[in-house]
Amino acid sequence: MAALESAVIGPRVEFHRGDQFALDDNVLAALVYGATPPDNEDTRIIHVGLATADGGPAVELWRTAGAATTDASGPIRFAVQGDFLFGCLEIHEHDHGGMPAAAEAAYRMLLEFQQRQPQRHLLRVWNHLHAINEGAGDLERYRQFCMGRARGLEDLKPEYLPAGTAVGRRDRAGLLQICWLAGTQPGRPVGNPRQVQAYRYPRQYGPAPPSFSRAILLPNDEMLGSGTASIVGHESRHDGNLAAQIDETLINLRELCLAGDRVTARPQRANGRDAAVAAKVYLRRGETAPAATARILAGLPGVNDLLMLEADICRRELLVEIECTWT
Ligand code: 3EB
Repeated sequence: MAALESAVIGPRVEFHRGDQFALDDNVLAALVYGATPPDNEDTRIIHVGLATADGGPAVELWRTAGAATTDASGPIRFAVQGDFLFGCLEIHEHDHGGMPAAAEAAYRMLLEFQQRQPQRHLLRVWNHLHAINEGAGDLERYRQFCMGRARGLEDLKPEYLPAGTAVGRRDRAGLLQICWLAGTQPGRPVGNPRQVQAYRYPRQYGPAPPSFSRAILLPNDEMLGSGTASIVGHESRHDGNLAAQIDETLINLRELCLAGDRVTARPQRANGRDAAVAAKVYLRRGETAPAATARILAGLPGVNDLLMLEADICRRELLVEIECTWT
């Protein structure tokens, strides 16, 4: 038993409906959707400001193996337990001269903070931006965000980039919120053979490519997937067709899972054997959730936990993005 307990136990994610949830000691972070958390809140509660697809409240809990301790450092609050840290940085864009300067400042602060922690390796990042598709061409806010992020992360080699998500909120204007999971040991990045590495996207998608890896393997072989969409190579597919975008995304997820399986030599999670998949789904239009849910449940082997959110996706033609955790 001692040997088992000393093995690195990865953080686990679980989704709950409703606004009542227990903040047990082992919770590293509680990301709240579709509801405003109460005042006098616990540091670990993060108000994301995204709605669920059905409009009700929901929470995403990240748990580890023991009791978490919490602290803060400037605009960063964080919780730590053993090998893992969950952080949240919130800044107001206007305090930093707008986008892209705010994104650059945020990522510089984040990296500087991380270098001082025992859990110094970035594993998984979520970027929650207001009005992500506002602005034309290279002035679109997502592209401006990518420019600032790339500058803020310029000291990080592409092969160390964390898995990521960048989605758009419709409220909490002006707030840039970045949440992340970090660890004492580096993750192993996994590429998707069907997709160009995001950090090598060609110029047509903006002045600086997005800084993220397609997935990260934790030391215990759990895999944290990035937000995955209907993109093949670097091109969006099935403009405006949600069902076809879901199907293309599920093929991408299967290829990503297979790529992870090859690195870990695990028994084929991608085939549904030995798979336990938690999936968080971002839909541009919440009312498409019933049909989208049925299609995802039918096409994603091993899915046992599903959270449907309403959010804007970073390319205008994309209607859905899915992020998976394979345990
Ligand atoms: C894509 O594959 C879809 O900018 O951090 C997915 C995950 C996407 C993360 C990011 C963007 C990001 O390009 C968009």
